[in-house]
Formats: sequence, structure tokens, C-alpha cells
Amino acid sequence: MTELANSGIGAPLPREGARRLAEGRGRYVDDITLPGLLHIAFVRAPFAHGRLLGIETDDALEVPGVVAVIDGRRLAEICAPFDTNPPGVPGHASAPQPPLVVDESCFQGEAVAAVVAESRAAAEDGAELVFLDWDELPAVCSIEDAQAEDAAPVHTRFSDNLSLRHRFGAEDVSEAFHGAAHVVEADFSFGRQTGVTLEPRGIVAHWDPRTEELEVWQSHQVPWQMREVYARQLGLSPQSVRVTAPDVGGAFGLKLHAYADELAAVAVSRLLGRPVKYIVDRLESFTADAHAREARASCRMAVDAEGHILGIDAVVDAGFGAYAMHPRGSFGEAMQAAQMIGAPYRVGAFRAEVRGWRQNKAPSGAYRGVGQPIACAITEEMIDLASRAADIDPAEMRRINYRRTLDEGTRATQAGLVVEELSLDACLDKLLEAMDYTALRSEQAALRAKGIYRGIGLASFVELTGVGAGLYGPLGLTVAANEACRLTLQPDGSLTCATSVTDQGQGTLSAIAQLIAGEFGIAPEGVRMVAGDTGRTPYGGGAWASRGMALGGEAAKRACARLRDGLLELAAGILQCEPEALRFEQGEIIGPKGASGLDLAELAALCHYRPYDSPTGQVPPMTVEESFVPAALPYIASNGVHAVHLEVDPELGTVDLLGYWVVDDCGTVVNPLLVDEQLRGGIVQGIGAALYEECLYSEDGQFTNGTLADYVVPMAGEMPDIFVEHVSTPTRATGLGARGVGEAGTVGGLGAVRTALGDALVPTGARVSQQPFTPGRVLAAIMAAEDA
Ligand code: SMO
Repeated sequence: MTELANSGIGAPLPREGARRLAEGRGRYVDDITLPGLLHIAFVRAPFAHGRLLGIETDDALEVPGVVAVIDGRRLAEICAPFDTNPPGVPGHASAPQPPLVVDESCFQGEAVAAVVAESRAAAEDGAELVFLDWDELPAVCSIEDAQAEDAAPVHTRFSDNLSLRHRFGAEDVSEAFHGAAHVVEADFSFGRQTGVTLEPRGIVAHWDPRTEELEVWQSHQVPWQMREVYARQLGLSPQSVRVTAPDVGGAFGLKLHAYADELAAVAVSRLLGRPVKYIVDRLESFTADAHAREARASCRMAVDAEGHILGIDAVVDAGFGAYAMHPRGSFGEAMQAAQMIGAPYRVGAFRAEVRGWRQNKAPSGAYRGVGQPIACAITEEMIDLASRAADIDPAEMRRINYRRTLDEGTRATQAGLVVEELSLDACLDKLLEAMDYTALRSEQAALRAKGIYRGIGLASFVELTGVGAGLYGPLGLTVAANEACRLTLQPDGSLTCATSVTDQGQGTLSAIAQLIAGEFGIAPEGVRMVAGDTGRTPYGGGAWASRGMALGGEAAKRACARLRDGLLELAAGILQCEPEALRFEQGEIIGPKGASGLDLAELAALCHYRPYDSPTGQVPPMTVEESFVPAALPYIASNGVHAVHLEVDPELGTVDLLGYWVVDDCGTVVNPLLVDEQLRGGIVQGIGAALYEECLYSEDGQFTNGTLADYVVPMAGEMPDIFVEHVSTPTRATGLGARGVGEAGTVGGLGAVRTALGDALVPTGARVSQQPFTPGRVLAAIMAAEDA
């Protein structure tokens, strides 16, 4: 039994393949080469908004090695523009996005022409010699500018810049505010960010005119979605398209989308009938990858004298950029930012309005947590402001208001989202003990007397994970949202799991192998995982919304049960007993009298080579497939509480992180090592959002800090130790009980830094509304408070 315990659920096994990747033996898109491969460099729009009058390509075509220069008009003949207006999102309006600019470019860095050459170097040389004739048009960049009454349109096809308007909750909540003991109010500003994957985006596309098949290798999260996207845009049968995601070095939502430049690469291959490669370089990543998070918000909260939340009234304005990311749109982050406000708490009256604005900037899309970090940050700071107004300790304030889903009528949030199995009280208890909250508070008071400003911040979150067909179907989005597992018992007794789940470094595939191994009591090395290839895996989603284990793990568990049932029935026939009396242990079948002499290898050999030895003359299927999507819910919810301890230098405005704690409930933990590292990685991205990261544009829409020297991502030196603990409340939506963890760190991280900073600044009377909380912004807030 000890070996079993070391291999199944709960074992902290290292990630399979980690050594291969760390030693540089990964096989990424850029490692793929094909005979006759051509390379693309894009000529990109120099202005944020312009009318393209002409393209001069003669000089570029003279460059040795340059094969073709292809523009938007040429591609338009064979490739449709992305149209991203899901029918289930009323009032949503986004402009069609062609693979290459046809006549109007709407953000700096939009791809205009593809220079195709025998080498990347030749393609880049050619790209420098393509001359574009432009009329510059007025650009609209900030959310405020986009909103202005007389704002120039981001796209000349529209008269204004409003892309989405939606309300959650009641039309009017003023009643709840009238009789309140305290009403607090605050404005928020969230800086635009991007995912900064270690491996940039990249694609190899090969349209083979002989077979009339399209093969694509892409650094991506969702190969099945991309198969359908490319088929649709190029008018092909999805069955003639195969998409493979080989090793992927980080994705974070950024690689969930279809990109115009990657579609252009595929279309160029279709046009030329030759394989082409396009790898995004780091500078292009900053200007042409999806961005996220840019938002302005205002929120009011009403509480009674005991601290109960009587009402929340919020408005969120989100910066969408020039186009809606295809195919899921850019509205998801904005919608979640609004509808998840207040989610961990019981809230009397609720109203949250959300608006999305077009801007002459890179399109915004999903990024780890998708809007939920914003909702958490707003909610948690409002709770702190209210707790100060009501003179209630912030930890106590949270406890007073937590949503307890065992109570009648509290399973749906104020926005109507069902969130079951919450465990916020238990998480908070564990957290306060781990950080020694009481001691930190007394230390804080003592240091304040000496002019040392330390802050203690809490952030509770509820996260929607594992979103499935229940969400996308009603929106009218045709994306694969189930997760599937095809499990095969090989003739040698080993197992193959082909899964629709993909892995960009999380270790999900290792954890699924571990889960399967545990079901048969074998070592994880006995399970081979196949993933990221529409030619070899069952139809399904991939990776987003923390779904890998929650949905893909459940599909694997169900496939194990079916394969095992068939094998045990066969074994029962051979052993002349009831199947219920048999079980697998370390790959062997154990019966009422102990080891039966039958094991996986023997049963596999019998089924494959000697089926006539079966007592019934029948053998069970050696390959079973299970697909899973939660039937009753559009998603599964997870929850947790984060805490930050930090110190602010009031002279410099710098923020020093002293401690970080998180108690997370992601239900069943299959591999605690991988789960804890997912939390830590997510928290680092949350800290990055809070303190460092921001895509800065000039007023006329030039991206001004698009290098890793200028766009600051957190490094090891800035990070505190991150203490991770768990409460485990398995979800009842699945047999496995996993609730999702990949984004939980990011969802809570931003809010916890925000509340800790607010707490540290209490003696100064300052509040910093604009994030990231750079030293300049912190100092400005302190000085403004001194002047007041
Ligand atoms: S941002 Mo994630 O791919 O849901």
C-alpha cells in the first residue's frame, strides 16, 4: 500500500518532462522544420490609426531570398476576416479584423504585409524595404478619450467607440443606500498588462496542395478551437485541418486566442502551397499580443452599523483595444470584472454596470483570471474602506459577510452565479493562524508610533473555473468546451491517455498520468500521455479557466472506471468470482484470497493476442473514451483567502513585500507540489499587476515601453516567500472533486497587495487608486494627502 500512496492522488511528484525542458530538449514550434520551409516577417503599422493608400514592394522583392510580398487585398481573396460578435451577447459591436490590413489600420503594430523568404533574415531585410503610403487618422487611446462626447471613432465604420454595455443585478439600488449606517465610495484604475510568455507565439503552417490538407503547429492552448477557426476562415473542412501544439513555454490566456498575424501565416501557406513559419519576436509580442486588464471603475458600498453589506453599486469601464479577440471576444474580462464584484459575500442590493470601449491599441483578451482579479481588488478594498468606516477589524468584517453556501438561498451570487461548496470561513481561520494575524497587528501599531508604515492586507476570492458549454452555448460561441480522455490498454500492459487537455508548463499532464496510475495502482511512468494534437487526441477544449484537472481529470477518472470495469469483469470470469470482489493494486488484480496472478500485462496480452481464452469468448474494449463537461453548471467555483504584509517607504514611495500567505480551496489536490507552484506562479503575476506591470502608450497611441528592459515583470529578488496552505472541499459536480487552481493566485494576489498598501497608508490619509502602485504614484498620493 505504501507504493500506491506514493503514486496516486496526493503524492507530490515532480513534473514529468521537467528535466527534458530544463535541459533545453523541448520541442517548441520554432524547433519544427519542414522541407521547403519559408519564413515570414510582417510589415506592421507605424501609426495607431491610419488609412493605407498604397504599398510599394519592388525593392523588397529584389532582396535575395525573398519569394513574395503579400498584402491584405491578396489575402482577402482567400481568407475571411474574423467576425467576433457572438449572437448571445446583445449589443456587442466589434469591427471585422482581416488577417492583414486592407485599408484602415487601427493600432500600432497591426500587420500590414507579409514578406515571405527562404530565411527569416531575408524576410526581415525585405520587410525594411516595403514602403507604405499612409494618411494618419486621429487616434483614441485612453478609456476617457474613447468615452468623450466628441471622440474620434477608433474605426471609421462606427460613429462612437462603445463596444459593449451590460448591467448585472438591479436597475436601481438607491434604496439600500438611504438607510445605511455607512456608505463608502472609491475610484479604481487598472493598468493595461500583457501576459509576457517566456516562449513567444509562433506558428508553422503547411497547406499541401497534393493532399489538400492543412497542417498547423502552433504555440497554443486550444488546438481544437484553432482547427475550427482556420477551417472557417479559409473555407476548408475542419477534417482537412490538423493542429498540433508541441511544447509550449507559457500561455496565460494570451495563447487562447486566434491572432490575425497567425491567420495570415496560414493563409500565405494556402496561397503559396508551401510550408511557412512565423515566430513572433519579443518586440512584436509587446505590440501585437493580446493585452488585458485596462479598466476604470467606481464603486459604492453601503453597510449597516454591524458591518453587513446592504448594497453595492459599481461601474466598470474596460479598454477593449481595436478589435475583439477571436473567437471568444474581449468582453469576458469586462463581464467577469463586473459580475464577480462582491461574490464572496452576502450582498443586499447589487448593481454592476459594465461598458467596453474600443481604442486604437492592441486588442485585449483573456489573461490569467479573466477579470476576476479586478473584481476581487475592487471588492476587497471596498470591504476595507467599509470596515474602517464601521470601525470593525477587516478580518472580522469579512467573516461577518462571507457567503455560506450551506445556508438556504445563498448559493447564487448577487449576479445570479451559483457558487457551491465555498469554504471561506475555514480558509480565513487557517490563514490568520498561519500568519499570526494578532501579533502582526500589534507589531504594526508599535511601528506606526515610530513612523514605520506597515500594512496587512486580506483578499478573499471566489473564482469561476472550468467553464464549459453551459457558458459558451448561450453566448452563441461554437468552441469545444468539454474535456475528453481516450484511454488505451496497450498489448504490453502499459496505458496511453490521449487527452484534450493541453499543458503549457503547469504540469497538468503529469498530474493526469498520476491520477490514472493511482486508479490502477501502477507507477505514473506506466501511463503515456498524448496531448495537443487534433490528429491524435479526442475532441475537447485544452487549457483555460483552470480546467485541466477539474474537467480533464474527471474525464480521465471516468475513462479509468470504464476500462477497469471491463477488465475486472473479464478477470472475474477467469477467476470465477464476482467482479465486485476484485480490485487493482500495483497493477495486479487482488481477489478475496489475495493476489490472483492476473495483472494488467496478462489481461492485455489475453485481450490482444488470445481473445479466445476469454471464458465468454468476448473481450472488453481496450480503448475507452469519456468526455466530461459539468451538466448542471456552466462552471465550477473555487475559493480562498490571501494575505500580504508589506512596508511602504513614505520618502521614496517604494513598497517592500515582507510576507505572503494563501489558503486555497481547490477541492481534491491530486499533486500538491504542482498545485502549490501554480498558486505561487499566479501570485507572482498578481504582484506584477499590483506593483510593476503596465503597457504604456503615448497619447497618439505609440507603445512606449515594449521591451523587457522597460516593461517590468517581477523577478525572484522582489518576491517574498509565499506560504501556501489548503482547505479541501471536493466539488460535488464531479467524482474527482478538483475545483481548479491555475488562476487562483492571480485572482487573489492583486487584491491582497492593494488592501495591504491601503492599510499601510492609513496614518497618512493617502489612498492610491491607480495600479500598478509605482513609487511615483504612491508618493503623489502621500503628498496629495499632506496637502489636503
Ligand atoms: S486567461 Mo485563461 O486561458 O482562462
